[in-house]
Amino acid sequence: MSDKPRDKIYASPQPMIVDFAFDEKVAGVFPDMIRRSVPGYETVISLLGLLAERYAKPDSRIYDFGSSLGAATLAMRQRIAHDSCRIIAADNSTAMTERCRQFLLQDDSPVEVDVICADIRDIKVEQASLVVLNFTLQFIPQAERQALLDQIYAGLLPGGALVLSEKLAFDNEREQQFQIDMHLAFKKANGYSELEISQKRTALEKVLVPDSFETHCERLQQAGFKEVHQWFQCFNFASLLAVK
Ligand code: GEK
Repeated sequence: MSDKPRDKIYASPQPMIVDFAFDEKVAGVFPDMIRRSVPGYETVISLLGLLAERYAKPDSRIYDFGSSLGAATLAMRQRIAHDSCRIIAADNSTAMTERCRQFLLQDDSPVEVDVICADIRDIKVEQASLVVLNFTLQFIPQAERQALLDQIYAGLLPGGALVLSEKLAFDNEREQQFQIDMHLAFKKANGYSELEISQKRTALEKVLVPDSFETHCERLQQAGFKEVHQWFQCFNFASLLAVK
């Protein structure tokens, strides 16, 4: 059993389902919510530490875009060997960034972290050896995704990497149905009721818009990335590594 506050946001019937937002209520239960909703989330977080160990270069910056409570930042910070690195953890939810700062105070790794409350589309990426978009691009309007990737590419050092973790959509109807069914089974096995699942699905409908693996690869290539590898997948959630 986890000691984290349990997500019951959609447990009772809601007269009107409003679009999902990363507000106080969500930030308060976020570790439980994401662990029970995103298959493989905890594995991805801990393996991000290993990717950071490999890609973080001395005197460079590491960006954690859509950092929420800082889980990816913490995993990376604990494994980066160079004190001269700086992590920029950015999220446009004040509820998230305020809590993130508190969590980071409990960690004494020497790598400095700037927690910024801002829209990641407005942040200039500079001197970056690693940029992480861990389940964040899916919340950016589709028409603006290419521009964000272009500007990340421009700010990466040669040999620098982008980790892009996303919920995927599948063009093949049978595969799409299989992955959706398994994701549903995952949420049920983690204690979410049919009502919670369906109310949350409605709330997320216009907010989280997944793309296919092929679309992600095309965008990354268009941005200029020479090498793109898929390093993780668990049902309809995957993570790609793109190297400049
Ligand atoms: C983790 N990476 O724990 N600018 C800044 N932040 C944004 C924007 C934006 N335009 N849009 C959404 N966000 C985290 C998990 S959660 C994924 C990422 C999820 C932020 C939003 O406020 C939220 O904190 C985060 O992106 C997405 O590894 O909840 O499925």
